[in-house]
Amino acid sequence: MKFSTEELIDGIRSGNKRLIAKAITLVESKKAEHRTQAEELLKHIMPLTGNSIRVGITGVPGAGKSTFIENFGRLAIANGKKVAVLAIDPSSSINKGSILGDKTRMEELAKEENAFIRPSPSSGFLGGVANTTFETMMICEAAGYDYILIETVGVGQSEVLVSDITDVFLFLKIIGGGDELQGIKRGIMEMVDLIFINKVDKDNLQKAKNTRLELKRALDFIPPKEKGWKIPVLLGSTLYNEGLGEVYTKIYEFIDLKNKSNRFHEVRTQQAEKRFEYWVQEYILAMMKRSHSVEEAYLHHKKNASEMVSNPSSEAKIFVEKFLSKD
Ligand SMILES: Nc1nc2c(ncn2[C@@H]2O[C@H](COP(=O)(O)OP(=O)(O)OP(=O)(O)O)[C@@H](O)[C@H]2O)c(=O)[nH]1
Ligand SMILES: [Mg+2]
Repeated sequence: MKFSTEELIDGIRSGNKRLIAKAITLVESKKAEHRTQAEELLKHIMPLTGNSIRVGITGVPGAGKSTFIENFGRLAIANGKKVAVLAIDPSSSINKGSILGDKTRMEELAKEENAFIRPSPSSGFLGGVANTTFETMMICEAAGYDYILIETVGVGQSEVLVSDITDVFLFLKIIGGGDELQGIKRGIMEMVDLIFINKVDKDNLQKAKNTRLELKRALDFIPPKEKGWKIPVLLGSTLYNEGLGEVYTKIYEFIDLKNKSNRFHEVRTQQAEKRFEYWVQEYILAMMKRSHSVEEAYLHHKKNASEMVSNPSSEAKIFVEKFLSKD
């Protein structure tokens, strides 16, 4: 890393986008010496973090997530806020593809002085995509960004990962033909705080209303995530900037409700605990593997597990018990 920790911290504090980007590259790095510098950096900026509204945005490919972020971000900026855009993409650590920047450049938002757009990490540090993104978020918060908008890219576990690091989870839904609820996993419905039915115009307004009705019925069967919060199902168009003001208001209402019930703090505490547990495992493994014989044993048992010589959990247990005393 060309820049000293002090230079990076000063850069973050003064909102220098180039240095913010360098600091993010640092926390994304897999190298042990970079990790040490990253820890030092994060320690210093810690008091400046935690003051943003963290919003996760999910929806099937093409639902309009990036378009939403582009226009919602500009709305927030018009309201005097600073907006950072990140992506969480578990697939990128596997195939190094689907970078947010390649797909949708968010050209208008990118021109804004008060916006910062960061493509998804090309590979997560030791595989912990949510944890790396969280640290990127800390850097953005220290740089004074009020809104952190996180687009889920890729499929599968990205919703879980994003809900692990955000305060509000928004689901963008498009009106499909036929069975409206097909493809909506129950799991997602249990995680969302706000639903926005997108691409609604005159021709399909009635269909959109039917979709809303079906969604509301489905939601009746799902235990509420936050007491006293009835998940709003809004209609609009991210492309033509319709209905985004309502989303803006609802997000504030939701945060307000969570603050009043102390759930805001409680959820963030639980999230931090999860990250602690993650890092404990990462660091134990990293420290153990510093020894050559441990690294060898690790690879040996991993191979046994992958070839199903025995049950992967047994291989893990044998490996750990070889090096850590049982009492
Ligand atoms: N008609 C209409 N088209 C829209 C609307 N919002 C987005 N689109 C279009 O839908 C397409 C996909 O939008 P994106 O914002 O890239 O969708 P996405 O969810 O980010 O897609 P992925 O990143 O590929 O998952 C683009 O061609 C948009 O212009 C809308 O409200 N109405
Ligand atoms: Mg997109």
